[in-house]
Amino acid sequence: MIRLHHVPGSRSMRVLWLLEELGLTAELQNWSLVDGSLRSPDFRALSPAGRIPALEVDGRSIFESGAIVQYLTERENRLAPLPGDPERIDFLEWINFAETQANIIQALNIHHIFLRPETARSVALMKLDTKRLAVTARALNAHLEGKKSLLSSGFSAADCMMGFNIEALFRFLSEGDYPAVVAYRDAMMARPAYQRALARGGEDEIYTRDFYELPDA
Ligand SMILES: N[C@@H](CCC(=O)N[C@@H](CS)C(=O)NCC(=O)O)C(=O)O
Repeated sequence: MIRLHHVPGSRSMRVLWLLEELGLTAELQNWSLVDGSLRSPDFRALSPAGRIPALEVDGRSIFESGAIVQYLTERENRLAPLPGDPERIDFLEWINFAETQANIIQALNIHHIFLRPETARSVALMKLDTKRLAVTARALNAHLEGKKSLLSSGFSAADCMMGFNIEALFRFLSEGDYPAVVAYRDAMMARPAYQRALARGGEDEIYTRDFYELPDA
């Protein structure tokens, strides 16, 4: 039995998408980011920092999406270059890059969506994080020019690590500035496994707007 602890629209999409790509069947247990349940002892026994995702598999619980993605590819011996393969370093770089970018998205989510009252927000920090996100998007765009996937050898689990980022990036950045990322996002989202994951995982619970403008200072 494999059980994924999940919030629709969150980083658990990375794992849900990879499970679909690997043809692994998992039970889903849904949680909420806002009702305090992620701080409960039951959930903290699965993920000590109280973060989504956690995956119950092979008699234990694994936390951290990057660790889960890496573990599943090694367990199945698919969708990742093995140690010793010249692309192994690229694979490790991109799965960790995805998390660097996701952390900035998360900071912007907190400012734009979760932090209330609005007067508690720092517009200076929102501007800074938008610029920091743009740096990562420019790097990603440059890397993806002329490519269909992060690794030159083709689709891999590193692409699944982008599974939360590609839906969230353009809530804060203009699509027109990053054409290679937009083409990549559209191609990834058109994959049958991505669509199955989306259908199973449920509607995004984080965003209520297509785009979040920076407030005036
Ligand atoms: N590095 C962790 C980050 C996990 C994370 O922050 N997940 C978010 C959802 S996308 C979460 O659980 N947020 C709840 C909180 O910050 O309290 C991972 O990749 O699994």
